[in-house]
Amino acid sequence: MKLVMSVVGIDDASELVDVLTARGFTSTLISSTGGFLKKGNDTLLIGVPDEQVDEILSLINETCHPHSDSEQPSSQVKVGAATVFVMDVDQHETF
Ligand code: 2BA
Repeated sequence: MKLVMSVVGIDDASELVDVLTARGFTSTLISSTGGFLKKGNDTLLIGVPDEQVDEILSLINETCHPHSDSEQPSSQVKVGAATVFVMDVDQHETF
């Protein structure tokens, strides 16, 4: 099993959760803040069998979009569509 942790823009997070849910995936949405811009973003935690990681990555890639830090037009920072970490899960329990 893997844990996919994906930092995404607030504007994309809700749609991504809906897309994942429609495909039968369970996710947890956590409000987060980028360390560089100190702006809000969202982090999704998605626990999945190893063989479904590629499908998750495709859904993230299709749903999320890059954007700019619009409050600083003179020095716009490009923010990617999603920053994704895929981690091994030793054990998963639901009580
Ligand atoms: P932030 O840390 O607020 O970073 C927003 C954007 O600012 C980044 O977009 C990048 O384009 C730029 N940036 C970040 N650190 C920088 C630096 N030291 N110097 C110059 N420019 C810098 P993304 O790379 O697409 O990252 C979007 C968000 O994903 C980040 O928001 C952060 O919340 C998360 N993230 C990205 N890389 C990460 C990592 N290695 N570990 C943990 N979180 C990460």
